[in-house]
Amino acid sequence: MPYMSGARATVEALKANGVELVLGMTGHTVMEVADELAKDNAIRAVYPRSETNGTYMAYGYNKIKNAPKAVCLWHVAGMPHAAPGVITAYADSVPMVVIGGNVVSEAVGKRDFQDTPSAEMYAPISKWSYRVQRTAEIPETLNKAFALAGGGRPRPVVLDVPFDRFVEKAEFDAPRQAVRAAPPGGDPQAVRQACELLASARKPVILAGGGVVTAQAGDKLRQLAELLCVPVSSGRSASKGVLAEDHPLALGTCGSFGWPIANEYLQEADCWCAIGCTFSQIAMQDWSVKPPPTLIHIDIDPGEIGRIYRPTLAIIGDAGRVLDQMLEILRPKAAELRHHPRLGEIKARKDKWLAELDAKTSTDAKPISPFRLMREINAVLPADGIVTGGAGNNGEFAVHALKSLQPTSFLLSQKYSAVGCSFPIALGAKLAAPDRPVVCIEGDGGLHYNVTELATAVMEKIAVVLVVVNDGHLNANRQIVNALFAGQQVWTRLNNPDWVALAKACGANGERVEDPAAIAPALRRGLAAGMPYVIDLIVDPDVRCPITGKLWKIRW
Ligand SMILES: Cc1ncc(C[n+]2csc(CCOP(=O)(O)OP(=O)(O)O)c2C)c(N)n1
Ligand SMILES: [Mg+2]
Repeated sequence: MPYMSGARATVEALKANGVELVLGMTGHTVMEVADELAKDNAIRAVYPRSETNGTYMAYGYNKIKNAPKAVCLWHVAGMPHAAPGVITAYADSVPMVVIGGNVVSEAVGKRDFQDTPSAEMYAPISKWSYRVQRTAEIPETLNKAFALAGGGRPRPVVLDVPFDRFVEKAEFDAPRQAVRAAPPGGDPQAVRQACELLASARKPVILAGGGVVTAQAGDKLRQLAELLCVPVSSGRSASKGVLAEDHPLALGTCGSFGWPIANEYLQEADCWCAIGCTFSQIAMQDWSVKPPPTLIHIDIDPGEIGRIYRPTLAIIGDAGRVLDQMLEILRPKAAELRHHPRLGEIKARKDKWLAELDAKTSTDAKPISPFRLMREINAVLPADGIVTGGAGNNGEFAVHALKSLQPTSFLLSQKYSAVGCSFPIALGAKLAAPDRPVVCIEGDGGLHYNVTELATAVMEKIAVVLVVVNDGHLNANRQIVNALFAGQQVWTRLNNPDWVALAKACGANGERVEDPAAIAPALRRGLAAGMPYVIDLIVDPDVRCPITGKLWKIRW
């Protein structure tokens, strides 16, 4: 990389770090980079209709790719608009690199035209937030950004670049990829102890979190569970399906909207082996769930140890590496460990629960019950299909009633849950995995935030099926308000447009569905459409959201 502009060096560094997609919004601070991107045409560039949606798209893309392969490039005035996507990625441990143009160096901090303290603003909600000081440091800074965003516990990194850094030319070193270390294993002594504790527990449960998905260790998790005959609960939704929910040892997801059987087992247990999990507030029912006498906590991030619950034994390490270590110790003892009587009891309780769930999802009621939607998606979508869910009732019905059979088959902003993220996350996921069918479940309130992205989806030919759960309300809030304030309604009613007509006006297609029997055929038509397809699903707003545990202790 000899003498070139900062913008050219930026594009070279993106290429050297394997970036596949740039989500960008033009503006005078990033035009140089956009121009360089267009010139060599090596990286796909997509223009979302807002930075908020574009940052969520990067979330969906990188979550599926399990690496920071999609990068955001926002003009300075768009940087504040990116905050919802960045904080969501931070909360959910999703890798992301955001590059923000800024005003020229001499105007930084002068509080004049569009001066934005991006580096400062993002410091508390990113793994690293840095204002580039010199043009010549651009490639190394980007290398560090990618190594940090994708390494260890993945999280977003924000680079704030005064635009003279892009324009200016400098002498650069040859492009170098970031140095990566192998993910760490756990302390062998502690791993041995963990195996002893888990194998000798009377009623153990494995609590598998998103860290197991990030480590791509679902299969190792299954082997450990089978070896010891220990049931597995996934945490709220980041790890939904990490052990196929139809596996005899799978208890489904736990938490305020989870399967009661998972909550019960966690409460009855004498030992939890928590792997790559953060004991999130909703998974632990506003932390009303008390940990058992023996708590083994395995996590790659030392900051997680003891943050919520004080463990009996802590192991710092990558979930996959530690699972390997445990399997190595336990496999030779397989003969004495197998055929545990626990399996019969788990099966009996799980069958009883699944029969209850089945009764709810098979309803023919009109207006349609959201439970029924989940059954139809299960019937139509293959195991590797991707479903995204929104904030509010629409997503929680999915957490509860959707059957997930593999990791990353269900994406929901599990820890931040801002309204309006589901559709752009689905678009990002589809861009990342064009061969996997993607169904987006979005609330009608959520769609009011992001419906503009139908134009992006049409322009970029992103064939996502968008199911609008049309209950006419911000229904999560309406149901809570009804319960708490004697029916008084503040800000919960929606005046929806004709979503199908709107889709068609944008160049997409779609249909309205009011009959439960029409859901599956509509989903099939949507998946075959080869273009964005909106299903306006008219549902009964009075079907209660499946709240299966405590939500906010202070209220209920
Ligand atoms: C940005 C943001 N504002 C407000 C909320 C509070 N909130 C949680 S769920 C919800 C309702 C969303 O309505 P809709 O998308 O129609 O979902 P529904 O509950 O009706 O399925 C609201 C406003 C939030 N989570 N995020
Ligand atoms: Mg709604």
